[in-house]
Amino acid sequence: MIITRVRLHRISMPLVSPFTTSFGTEHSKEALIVEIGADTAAGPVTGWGECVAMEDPLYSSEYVDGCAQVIGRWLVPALTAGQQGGPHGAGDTEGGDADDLVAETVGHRLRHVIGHPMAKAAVEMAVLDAQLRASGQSFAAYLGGVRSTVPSGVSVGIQESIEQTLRVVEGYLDDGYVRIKLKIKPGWDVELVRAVRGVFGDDVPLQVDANAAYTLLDATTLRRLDEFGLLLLEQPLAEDDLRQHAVLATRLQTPLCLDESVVSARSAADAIALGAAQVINIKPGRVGGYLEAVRIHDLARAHGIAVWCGGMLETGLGRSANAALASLPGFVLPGDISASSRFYDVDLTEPVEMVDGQVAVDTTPGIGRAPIPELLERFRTDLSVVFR
Ligand code: OSB
Ligand code: MG
Repeated sequence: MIITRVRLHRISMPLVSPFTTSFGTEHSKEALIVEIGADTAAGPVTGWGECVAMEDPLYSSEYVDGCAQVIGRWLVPALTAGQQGGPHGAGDTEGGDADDLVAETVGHRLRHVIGHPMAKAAVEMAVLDAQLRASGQSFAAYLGGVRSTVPSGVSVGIQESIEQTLRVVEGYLDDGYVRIKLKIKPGWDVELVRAVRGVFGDDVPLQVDANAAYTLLDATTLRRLDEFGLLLLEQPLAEDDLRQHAVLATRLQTPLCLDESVVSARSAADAIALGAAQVINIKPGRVGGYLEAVRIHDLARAHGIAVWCGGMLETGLGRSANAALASLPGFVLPGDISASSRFYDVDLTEPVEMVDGQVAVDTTPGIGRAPIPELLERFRTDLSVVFR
């Protein structure tokens, strides 16, 4: 394809309630929507991508405004350089020139830029959406999905009190969510889980996520979680503490799951080889895109490591694409793929619904949904035209 237009829509969407983790509290969803116009063999198409970087660099080193700069200054120029008038101009794309831009080569073309996986993922997602809209294939079909619905789990932020947490959990269970994930931090862990187990019983699929808030010195505390039969303990230690996660894994019965530490298929391979992860949370943004996410899925599956799809409070765009990814066979645990209503009164796209604990996988070409123009305008705080 030939890229004819790239626009970055910086948006801010109110959350239905604040979302607190061990690293901070979000009151709104700050995001970047990438719009790519492209000429393809099937005619002109528009592709959409969502950048999942947060407002502040507290979950990972990326942040949304930095991503906008990286995309505009380095990533888009790397994809559009020499497109027209160059040795491989607009005229010879239809025959499938080796230098044609396709989603499968976006990662390769951006490899000289170090890091910035979330910025790269957003661009690749938009190119892939455009490509699949042109070819008439859905994200799920392209990625290798085998299910028409995916089980819907919910991530419960840190609340003001245990009583408040119990009310929130009860609400989500009443809604039909099939798995509860509690955010934990030092001092907000064992008694919290004991209370939730005490009220809702041992049969509720339950897991916890520390967002790197502990150190190996907390191993004794974390071991006290073993008695609650949790599905997993997610990212207790720092992002770059792979070896220490491996040490901790030998001291716990609860399966260890990595989120922040897995930034590529390479780091996933290291984590598996080291015994640092019995489970992997795959987030396409964190690993540089949906194609790398599939590679991690394949790698984990070959090693008998369970994976599930994480979330970054995505709008309907990323939420739908995540459901497509989670329909692959190795996603054997429910993901953080909740309904749009878990975070938003009004989503950017048609809302993603949860029915009987399941989210339907979109089957129309590309991501299958797009920002609703009036809503994109309503939520937009800045628009930058980075190409054309
Ligand atoms: O660690 O999984 C995480 C949200 C923002 C940043 C990190 C995480 C999360 C969540 C929310 O847990 C998942 C969701 O989108 O529902
Ligand atoms: Mg996590």
